Amino acid sequence: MSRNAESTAFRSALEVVRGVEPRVADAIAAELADQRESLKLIASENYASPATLLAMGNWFSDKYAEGTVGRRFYAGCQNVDTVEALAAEHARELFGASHAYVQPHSGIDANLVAFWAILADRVESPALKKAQARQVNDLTEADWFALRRELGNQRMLGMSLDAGGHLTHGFRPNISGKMFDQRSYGTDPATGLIDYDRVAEAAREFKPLILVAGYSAYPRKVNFRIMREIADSVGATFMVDMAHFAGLVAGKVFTGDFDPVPHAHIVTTTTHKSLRGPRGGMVLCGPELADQVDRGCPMVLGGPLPHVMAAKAVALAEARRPDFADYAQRIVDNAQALADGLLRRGATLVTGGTDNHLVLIDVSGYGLTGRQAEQALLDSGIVTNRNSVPQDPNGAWYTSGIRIGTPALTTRGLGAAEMDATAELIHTVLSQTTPGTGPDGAASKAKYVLDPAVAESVGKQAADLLTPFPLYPAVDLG
Ligand code: DSN
Repeated sequence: MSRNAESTAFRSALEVVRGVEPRVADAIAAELADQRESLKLIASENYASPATLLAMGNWFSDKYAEGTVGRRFYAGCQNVDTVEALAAEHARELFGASHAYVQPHSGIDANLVAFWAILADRVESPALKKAQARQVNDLTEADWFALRRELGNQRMLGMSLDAGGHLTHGFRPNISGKMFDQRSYGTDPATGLIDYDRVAEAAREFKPLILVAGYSAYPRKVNFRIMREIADSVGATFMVDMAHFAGLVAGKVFTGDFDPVPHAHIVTTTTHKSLRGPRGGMVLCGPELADQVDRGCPMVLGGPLPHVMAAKAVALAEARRPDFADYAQRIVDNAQALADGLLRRGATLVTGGTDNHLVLIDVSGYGLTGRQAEQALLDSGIVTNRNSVPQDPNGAWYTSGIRIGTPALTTRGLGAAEMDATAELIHTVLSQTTPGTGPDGAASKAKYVLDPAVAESVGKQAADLLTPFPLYPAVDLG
């Protein structure tokens, strides 16, 4: 697409929206301006390409398409079949998977589909077998009761939240924590790294039905070959949630033992993080789980979003291009440059560095909580999010960590020199922020003191850092 075409497309779209509800058009334009101006270090965010964004804004949104390609509950799905099949084909080729299900609307939806597929495959229940064989009329009330009892309470072993695991891996604020009897494995308190012997020990003791690997705040690679061996040793199904690092797998930065696809029974992901696609989810698996996975809608998902599947097909096609591998490598190079810059200035990092796309700063080294640090950085034009650190004394709300990631800034083109400058800005803010007090004079975990002149100066330097790397350079909204 020519640069002119991109500008014309977005301008025309906004003009049409403005004709109906100008405040929405204004908010869309304001969002672009905000994203252009902020130093975005949220590890789970990125910037999708204009082609990906434009593939979503059309009449595919109007179509219902429950079911799967060629087997729909609605008529007239031939064009939806085309984009869904294309997205699945690109996903299979990109990740070397035998089956791809591209309907999930998000990461949690992808995980629910995977949980369903595993339960349906593994739970020994005559009632479930009848239900699966669509002999539901043969089931008595007692059968249904037994089925519900047997599907619930199954065991799941996943990474603990404060070690970097994800809510959907069996934690109480999520439905997975209510459905499953969950236990978690943490990290070695001395190194911050996964201790595979401890995981194996927990698996032997707990005998989970599902062993989950994957994280949203662990700054290191995971050895999936070892995790699979652990799963096999206790007869567990091995599931990997690669939502955060799918782009690094797609770009062949994570290969061999660190590529989950050849090792896991089932892999879930989002498509919008390091993979740089539209917001959404996806499941990859082998033939043994494919049939159950394909029942995702209507089993656990609402109607598929064909416009988003079209955008997934576009983004996955982009990720198959050779330059995506270069992008993925630069994400990691930038994260390491950022980590090195912070360490040289005296910051404490969980695990002492990174080998993926994210860095976790333990801001207790600056005398701050995560909440104070997050807000002080935001005041200075740096967008991050607070996160627990292992054995966090401040809990999940205030936290002691700041999670930063490089997928978005790498998309803009920033490199190692800018990462070092970013480390300097972060260190300046954190070292000049002090904890504040509440109205009663008592120490507060939320209040902080930062000289507004420092925040302003850092904000200006952050904006200057971004100037040579315009976001969506071809898009001029006038
Ligand atoms: N919300 C995503 C993240 O920030 O990591 C994960 O669900």
